[in-house]
Amino acid sequence: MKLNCGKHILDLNRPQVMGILNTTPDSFSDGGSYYADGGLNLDLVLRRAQQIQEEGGTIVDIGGESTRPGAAVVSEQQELDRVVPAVEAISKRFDLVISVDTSTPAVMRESAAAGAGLINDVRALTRAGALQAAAATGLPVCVMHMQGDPGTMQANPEYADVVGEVRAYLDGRLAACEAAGIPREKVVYDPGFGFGKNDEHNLELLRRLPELASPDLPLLVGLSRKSMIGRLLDRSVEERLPGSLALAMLSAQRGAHIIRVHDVAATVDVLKLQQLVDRP
Ligand code: 9MG
Repeated sequence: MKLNCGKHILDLNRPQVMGILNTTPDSFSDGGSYYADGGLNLDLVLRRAQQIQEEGGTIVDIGGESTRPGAAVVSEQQELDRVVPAVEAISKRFDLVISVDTSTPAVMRESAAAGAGLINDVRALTRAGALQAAAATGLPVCVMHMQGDPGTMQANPEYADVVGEVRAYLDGRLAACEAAGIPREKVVYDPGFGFGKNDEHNLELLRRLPELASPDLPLLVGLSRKSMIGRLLDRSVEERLPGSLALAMLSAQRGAHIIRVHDVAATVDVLKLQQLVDRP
């Protein structure tokens, strides 16, 4: 399977690693890492992009809004100011697919013009104008499942059948994309681990990940350093690398095509070994 991301074509016949770059002051793991003297520092942003590329990542996911519960609300202008200069600078210097983690139509449009190759929307293009903006860019889109909204989603998530409901939601978003002019071959599914799910829901989704896969629809998963690992293993954010690597490998074995991570080099190593064993 291939994914056409503008000037790059991603080969999804082996798992690709997406490195996280949060240009937010308050994300749960790397928030504020790219700030100096009170503002976003593009040299630090470029250093992170270089690290992702050198460590074997093929995608960088740039986000300007934290979705952790309690995070500050960002205005459209703040998000544009955090994301678009980073997209532009990385696109000029690195051979990475640039994914923009956004739900905001103006950020989709301006990022595409600045060189982005993928739109990653945790709200699955449900904001007013998002479907139309994404369609106009011609870029592929990752639609993620979330129950509720970031502020309250972890209060008491409930499902009768978590896998069936996530699948039905993603199929519905695929239909909405197609109706808006985004063809099926440009849609990526994501179950949204930790977004309105308790640990049992997350484990069930991972166990039954193949039920979310279709032969022609790529699957993206993000489990890196998430709080589920902290709870299940009693580990702080800094201590979650082994848990993140285990979950990356389990995801790849169950059919994930793109793995969104903080720790690129370690994940690339694990996935190389997984491929040598599972796809000799
Ligand atoms: C932005 N973001 C945070 N977690 C994520 C996940 O699991 N998937 C996607 N697509 N984006 C995420």
